[in-house]
Amino acid sequence: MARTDLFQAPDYYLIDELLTDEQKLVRDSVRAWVKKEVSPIIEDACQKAEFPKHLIKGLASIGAFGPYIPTEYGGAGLDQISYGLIMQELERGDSGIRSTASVQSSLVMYPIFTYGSEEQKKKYLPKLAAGELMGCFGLTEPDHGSNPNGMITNFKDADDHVILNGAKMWISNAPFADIAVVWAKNEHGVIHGLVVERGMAGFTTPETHGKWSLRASATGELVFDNVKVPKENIFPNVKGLKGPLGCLNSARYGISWGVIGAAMDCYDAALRYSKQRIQFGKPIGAFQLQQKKLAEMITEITKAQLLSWRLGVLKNEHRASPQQISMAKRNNVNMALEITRTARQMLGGMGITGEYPIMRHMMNLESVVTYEGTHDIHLLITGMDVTGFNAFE
Ligand code: TGC
Ligand code: FAD
Repeated sequence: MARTDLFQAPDYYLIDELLTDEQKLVRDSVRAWVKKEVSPIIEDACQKAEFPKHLIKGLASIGAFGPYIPTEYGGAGLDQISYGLIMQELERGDSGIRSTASVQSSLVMYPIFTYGSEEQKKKYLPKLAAGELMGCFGLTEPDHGSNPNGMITNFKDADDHVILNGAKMWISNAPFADIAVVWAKNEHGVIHGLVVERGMAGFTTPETHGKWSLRASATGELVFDNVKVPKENIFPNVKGLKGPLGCLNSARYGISWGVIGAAMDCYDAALRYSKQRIQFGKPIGAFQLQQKKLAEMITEITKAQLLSWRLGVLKNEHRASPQQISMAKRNNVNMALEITRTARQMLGGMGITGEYPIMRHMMNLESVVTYEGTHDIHLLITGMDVTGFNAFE
């Protein structure tokens, strides 16, 4: 069901004035692309639970794959606030579309750029930026989600290659990805990252079906049955859990921006509806109870915008700590989820239909609040930072 996209972005604190001309240009061009390419097809894709693969080329053309990767490797060479704004606009369209771009940028291109050899960078990055290759990121396992350090996926040395065994679960983009950045333990129990390519014997990617959330994003497993991976595919420049967690810093930062987009879309739809829907002889927006909801929504959106903008400034200066990123991811996802739930109620029965984007955003955010570290895990990271006591031990 195609719907008319009437979105108008709220900017209550004139945050536009904090952005550079380049950042605004990037934001506006992605906003226009989402309106033209995503809004008309997204409801249908979600209802059918299909990832709209035809968007890949367009995502590449707007610079959504590796926005902050240097241009010499095919990236857009943009700053971190531009990256955040791209995520915001994509998630305004749908969290699943933002997920695809997040994974490609922060979880596939970032580790290759940061931990990879020059050969690995040259081989993969330009094609990933162009959308000619799509990637996925395998950290979570069936028995190890919040605690990835317990992973059992492993590889053993065999001359010029290694033999990889194990399984990853809940992997975004897995069903169609050409390459997978996989985290596995060597014989000494040390975690390393390696690039596994589709077509390697013993490597399969079964799709996960039956999701009520992120239905326009493809999710699957990565199964490794004695996969022969050349040693040249192992990242030379990182070992230990800090490798995958370093990638998560980048993705979680992007999510803190992305979910603002979903929240803005729901606020905008509820505000417009509140002015048009008449009950008891007046627009529902004239009732104090509905005004309270809208006033609290715009307050929370504004606070989240400022949090992510400031985090972006710190990130540009290489001063953003993982703990600050956890705070923004947790706060903003929760903020967005609460707004979708409230906005859905404001639309009454219409709120459950695909004529409005609200219920779709609400269901998507149930995944976003869980992946990249759950709501509770991020709280414990903040708790550890302020008290000095480690609740995970
Ligand atoms: P811990 O002992 O605290 O740390 C081990 C080593 O890692 C370092 N470290 C970090 N480094 C970089 N960035 C971070 N955020 C880091 N956090 C920790 C740490 O300094 C240490 O380094 P070293 O040199 O001493 O070895 O580790 P722990 O085992 O106690 O675990 C801590 C915990 C629970 C916070 C961590 O495991 C965690 O964050 N768990 C959540 C797992 C998670 O977020 N999984 C996400 C999977 S990917 C995904 O969901 C993609 S969805 C994509 C999409 O569709 O958009
Ligand atoms: P668990 O770790 O089993 O947690 C269950 C509950 O226990 C949670 O509420 C959690 O907060 C709580 N809990 C756990 N430990 C503690 C503790 N110490 N104290 C208090 N409470 C605790 N992973 C990837 O590697 N790559 C991907 O691309 C990817 N994409 C995903 C896409 C989707 C749609 C989804 C749903 C997940 C994806 N994930 C991906 C996996 C995701 O990161 C995990 O689901 C997440 O980290 C939580 O792990 P879990 O589901 O095993 O939950």
